[in-house]
Amino acid sequence: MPQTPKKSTAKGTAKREVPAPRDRAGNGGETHQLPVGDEVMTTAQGAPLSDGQNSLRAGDRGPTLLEDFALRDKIFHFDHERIPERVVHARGVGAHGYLETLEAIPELTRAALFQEKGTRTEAFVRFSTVAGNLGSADLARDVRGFAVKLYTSEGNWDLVGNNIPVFFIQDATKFPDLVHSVKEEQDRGWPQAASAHDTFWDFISLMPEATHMVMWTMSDRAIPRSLRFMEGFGVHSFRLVNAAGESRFVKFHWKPRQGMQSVLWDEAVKINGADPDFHRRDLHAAITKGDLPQWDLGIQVFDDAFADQFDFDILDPTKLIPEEILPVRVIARLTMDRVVDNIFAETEQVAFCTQNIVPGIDFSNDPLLQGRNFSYLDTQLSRLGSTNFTHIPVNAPRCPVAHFQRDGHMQTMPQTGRANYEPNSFTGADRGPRADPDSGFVSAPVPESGDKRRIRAESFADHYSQANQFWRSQTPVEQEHIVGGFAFELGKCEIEGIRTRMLANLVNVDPDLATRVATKLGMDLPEASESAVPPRHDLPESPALSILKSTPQTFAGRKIGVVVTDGTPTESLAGLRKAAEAAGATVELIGPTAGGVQLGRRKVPVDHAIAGAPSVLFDAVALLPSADGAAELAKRKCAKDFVADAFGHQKFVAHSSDAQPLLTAAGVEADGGVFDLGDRSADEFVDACTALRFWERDVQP
Ligand code: HDE
Repeated sequence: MPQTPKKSTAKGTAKREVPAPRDRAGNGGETHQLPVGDEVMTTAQGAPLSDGQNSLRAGDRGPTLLEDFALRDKIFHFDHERIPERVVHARGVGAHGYLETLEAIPELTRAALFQEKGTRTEAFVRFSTVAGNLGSADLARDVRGFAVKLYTSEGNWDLVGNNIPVFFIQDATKFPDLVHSVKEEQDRGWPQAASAHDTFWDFISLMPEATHMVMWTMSDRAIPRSLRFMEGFGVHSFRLVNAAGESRFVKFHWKPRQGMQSVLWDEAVKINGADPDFHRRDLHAAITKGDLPQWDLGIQVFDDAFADQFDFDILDPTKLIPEEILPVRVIARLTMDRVVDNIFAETEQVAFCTQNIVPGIDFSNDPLLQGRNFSYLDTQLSRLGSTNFTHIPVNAPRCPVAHFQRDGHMQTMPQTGRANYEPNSFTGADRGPRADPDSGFVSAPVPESGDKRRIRAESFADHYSQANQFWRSQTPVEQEHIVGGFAFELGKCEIEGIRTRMLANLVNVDPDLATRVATKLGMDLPEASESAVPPRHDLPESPALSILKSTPQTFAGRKIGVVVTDGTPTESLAGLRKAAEAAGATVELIGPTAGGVQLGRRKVPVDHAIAGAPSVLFDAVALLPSADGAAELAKRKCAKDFVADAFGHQKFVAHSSDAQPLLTAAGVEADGGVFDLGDRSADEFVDACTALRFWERDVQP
């Protein structure tokens, strides 16, 4: 017989915020909760359930009966909960938002969303890593996907881009090879979410066209501090088409209004352990607290005559057009303002398709884009299981949809009327829709001719000049990181010939780069590999390619980790908080334990216990322990690591005089990036933090 549950004897527990459910214990002591209000649990068919804990059996200890439809209904659904994860870009995080048009451009495109300043277009954005599986860690060294679905009044426009403006390969047919090479090796199942292994570098070293892109992936671009702090690119040349049918080429850019910022490789490795969800947590936190991430949508528009001035081909996705030669014109602003309600329904089921374009936008002949236009629609069928994936709310256009497509798995639109074909002679509701030559999509009338051949155009042959331009455009700090990236990754290759072949390609990029990587690997520098055309090392530097040269100086949206203990002076903490808030930054408190700290007569909750919150999770740190607290922390490895790492990762560090024993225990010798709050104000410290790191600190990794 059901019994009344025993009353809890716990005293002084925290106030209950959630109303107590009506609980009762079942025959075997199991918890039965009764509905609060009218939310009665049902089967998927809507039949109300009387018992959510027990299956139907013959006798108390007897077999379960096959007629238990409630059990079958539940287990059936559970057995099929998983759908195939994306073959690439499996791990992602998405959010809703909108694009606001800042400048009307009817002279360039007839696309409805760009006809009037102020037009708001609903958007869904999904960021992702490429190589790792769904459960991999966020801080893998990898390209980040930057996919935007715009629900325009003329259909969905999907701009499925990356955070790097070029790609590894020039022809779609090489994509399966590229992806196979980077994923876990097929005979062993590792590494997970890492390009640092033989098969990837084997492939890359045999594909000189990938050299430019690996310069980017070995750079700080591949380890962003936050998804909010990275650029996005449409990569390919597309076309804009105006109402008169005139078309021009266009490249799309997303510029983060938060600025750009990356982590150090040593931080990335440690963040992956401390918080594998670092990026998704960061995005969720920013949006839910109203610090809405924004990107400017910019365009580089050009015609054939402009394209002809370059040695490279603007159809080649391994090349970019430097912004210094063709400035990016901002036309709209993307704001992400709402997190998803359900990861599976939205982030997992969102189906981006490069071929989703709208009147006024068109493709170019970039062979990679042409291949993608086939791939994305195809993949949705194996992931989502039905041609009706457009009925899923996150994929459904927000404008009217009318066609004669019928039936199929999971059809949710009860299509009415008599005719399911056209032409037909019915009228009214029975007639159905018709194509409209005036308002409908018309491809740009670009003349095409040529022999049918499998051939790579000669204009695609220069694989090293822009890689060299990228290298020379970086600051010395960034160059050192690139050298470190190559040395780490190639150092993980067990087959020496692969390292040598890659070094030989790097000689073509820049002998200095190649020499430094070879030195770090302890290898001799090989001769340059053969190159299809002589690499140019005189392309003008492009500061826009460097994060450190182009990022705005702001600390907004960043996080200071503040170490507190019992007895931390409340005025110091308040001063720091005020300065941080004025700069738009967040403060998180780190205590010796998770139970909070005693400040005066108040017990103050903390956000983290120091053992679980290494300093890699913060952009800058402040040490405000009491004298006793500092002495205690100075004995603990996690506290010493916290300080030593913050210093080693070139972060700005503020501290009270009482914190000195902790600094000493961590081996920190004060420099211009270490602020004694006895001498300098919290405002000065936070001001300095706008440089994001104290790069002058010479730290050998
Ligand atoms: Fe993708 N890519 N890709 N890709 N890609 C997919 O589509 C593919 C390429 C990119 O958040 C898949 O729905 C081919 C370039 C992003 O859901 C798949 C080729 C760029 C996302 C696919 C490329 C991208 C994908 C896997 C070479 C940057 C994640 C699941 C011809 C411009 C979208 C899916 C999301 C996803 C194929 C190359 C970006 C298999 C064949 C270049 C951001 O269809």
